[in-house]
Amino acid sequence: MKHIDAQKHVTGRSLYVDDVPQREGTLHAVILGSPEAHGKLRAIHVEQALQAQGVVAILTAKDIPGENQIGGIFPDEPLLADGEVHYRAQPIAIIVADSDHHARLARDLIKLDIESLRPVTSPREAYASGDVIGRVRTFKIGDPSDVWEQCTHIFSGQGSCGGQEHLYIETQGAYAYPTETGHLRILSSTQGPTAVQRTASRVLDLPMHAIEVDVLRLGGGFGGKEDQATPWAVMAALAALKLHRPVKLILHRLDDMAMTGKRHPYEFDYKIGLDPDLRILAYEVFLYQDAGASADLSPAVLERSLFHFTNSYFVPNARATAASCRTNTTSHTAFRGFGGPQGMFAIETAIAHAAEALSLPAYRIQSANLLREGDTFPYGQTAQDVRAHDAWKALEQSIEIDRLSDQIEAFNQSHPFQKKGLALMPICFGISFTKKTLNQAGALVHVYQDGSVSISTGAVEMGQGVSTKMIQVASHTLGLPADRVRIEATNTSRIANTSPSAASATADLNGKALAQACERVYHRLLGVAAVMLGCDVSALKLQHGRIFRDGQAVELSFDQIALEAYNQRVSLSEYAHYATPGLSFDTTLEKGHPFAYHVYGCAALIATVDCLRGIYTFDRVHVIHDFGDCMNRDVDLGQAEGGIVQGIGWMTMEELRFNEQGRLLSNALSTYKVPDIFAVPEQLRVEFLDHAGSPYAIFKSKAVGEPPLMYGIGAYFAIRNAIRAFQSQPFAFSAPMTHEKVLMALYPTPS
Ligand code: LUZ
Ligand code: MOS
Repeated sequence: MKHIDAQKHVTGRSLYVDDVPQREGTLHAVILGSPEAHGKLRAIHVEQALQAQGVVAILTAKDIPGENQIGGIFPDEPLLADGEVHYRAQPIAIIVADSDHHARLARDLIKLDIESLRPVTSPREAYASGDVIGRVRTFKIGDPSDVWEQCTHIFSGQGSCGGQEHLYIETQGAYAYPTETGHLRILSSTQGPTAVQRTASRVLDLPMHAIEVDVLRLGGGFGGKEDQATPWAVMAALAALKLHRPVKLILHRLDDMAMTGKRHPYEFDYKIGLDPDLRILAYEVFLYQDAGASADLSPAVLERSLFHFTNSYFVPNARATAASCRTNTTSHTAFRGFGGPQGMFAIETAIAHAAEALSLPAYRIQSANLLREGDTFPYGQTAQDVRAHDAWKALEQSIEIDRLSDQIEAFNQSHPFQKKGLALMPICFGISFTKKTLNQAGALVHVYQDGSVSISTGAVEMGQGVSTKMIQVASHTLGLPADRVRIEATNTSRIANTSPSAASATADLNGKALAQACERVYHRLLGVAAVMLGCDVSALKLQHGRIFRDGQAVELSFDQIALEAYNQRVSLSEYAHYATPGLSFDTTLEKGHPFAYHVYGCAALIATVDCLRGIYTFDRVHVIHDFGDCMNRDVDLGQAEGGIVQGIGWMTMEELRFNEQGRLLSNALSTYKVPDIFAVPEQLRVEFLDHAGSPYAIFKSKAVGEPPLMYGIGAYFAIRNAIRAFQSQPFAFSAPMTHEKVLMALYPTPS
């Protein structure tokens, strides 16, 4: 089945929040952000701005009827700054006017009285001064301290990986309007409709049922709208409630880039010990997460870094300690992979360090340590249905690794100023929200009298194709053609208490609930048909909208059965709820069974570096990926390819930079480079590692949203290997590997 939005997307007919026809009297809101990264907010002078053309109101913290608090995990984040500012561009005031243009002009007329304080922008500095969010946590298996003496080779060092701008094509935005009862309806571009509803309820002092959140689709999310779509929706709602008018708030790109959090930058200290056979006997890492100004989802992201700190390797003695460090930058947040990529980059760095020091390819170490069936993860779960070796072997064969290495070697010998580098990147990613509560979903099915069907779930369509998969689930379960099933917008009044569409688990959780609801309706309809045909239910089956009796088509359609069920007063609707079974985690012991299953795979990446200019291209990326028993190859391939390119971007050209005053320097698309079509590897091949899949995955088709991003980590090491073919002096393990950094590494200044 094709992505149901494909045609609408490419012909420009898909609707986003800003495209919804405006209601009469709609006002426009613009946000004033702090010009300082850290300071005391003494006064806000709005008098002049209030006189400006078209301005209706200017709202600040004192206009909030409920709690001025939007923190999800910790209550440490005001909606609007009150008394202090903690990062540059932190929202201070909402300017509401008759047009976006007028609101923006008025914004410049507001005068702020801020006493500057020194900002902290280094996570290590924040850690040293004890500015840590939540607990410093340690995950551990065996004890590295006991075995360092047994290691033949020991290497240690430091590394870092940068943040990443989400760059969803649709910027953050919402449209809120009051209803006749004084309640609110909010159209929001959010991955978490319930988060918007719950936070609006808290800030506006209204019960949750007074707030309806509706989400048609998102023009991309990537984690950036899991938590951070909420403030804009709540600000629009606050203005709508105060002014009794519809209020639209759409961030311009530059405001979005300045105000919203990004992927967390990390720094780390590592130590790795190997035996003569290249087995990793011990690995230790300390992760410093740059959380930005408030907690947001940082503690959960930190936890996932710990869950993935040994990637797809079995290490008998491993210890990871991680701290979420508070700095004066935007509050960093969920981003595809959710801390996993940073944890994996650290161990890949340690392995690369060992390989470089021992003058052997890193893939020898990688392949000697891959997870096997029955191995234990540092968090206590037993690895089951492990695909690490299958994927690795399939890839080695597919790329003919020995021949390929020889070819690269020969190329490098004969090209003094062009060098190629190869890196392999295995992945292992746990599927489930690490917060157990979130692993639940609901679905609602209505069959109408004419046999057409409407489905609703908590899943948010953000381009990833989940709506397409939901229609597949309903049409398959009900035995109907897909065009008889319509999927509704995600809405908190239809489906309540939704988890955000995140953690790669959306199709699994919502699909399982939906399949259950459809099965119940299906069985009731078969019961009606059995009476109509005077036979036993067990002889009947619905397929493609027709009924089959003992495998033979009968002159009775789904539509006729639906009408008959209605006439007989049999319910044609169902709601079902699904909760992933078997999950547990003890945060005291840091042990348990947090994931329903794992996704595996392996990538080979080949880069060519131009050693005069420092620029590089990717010749080839070849991936063997564990899709399970894939239910939609087009959709899943789209996710894999997009994820890989996004991962390569993070590791290579996307350089997020704040200066020491906490000012975002990479604040526009002229200074923050993302992969375009020319940066995509010339050959990008994704092969399916076909197998039975997981019973916890929808139709055994494994989760695909996040795992492929981590193949991109190999891009850093492929370029690094090419540089090392030109010059062999060690250089810092610091991602992203921008062209500038490559040039510096190619020509190190003599020490
Ligand atoms: N979001 C979340 C996530 O709230 N919990 C998670 O475990 C998670 N994992 C990946 C991506 N988003
Ligand atoms: Mo996410 S990083 O919103 O799955």
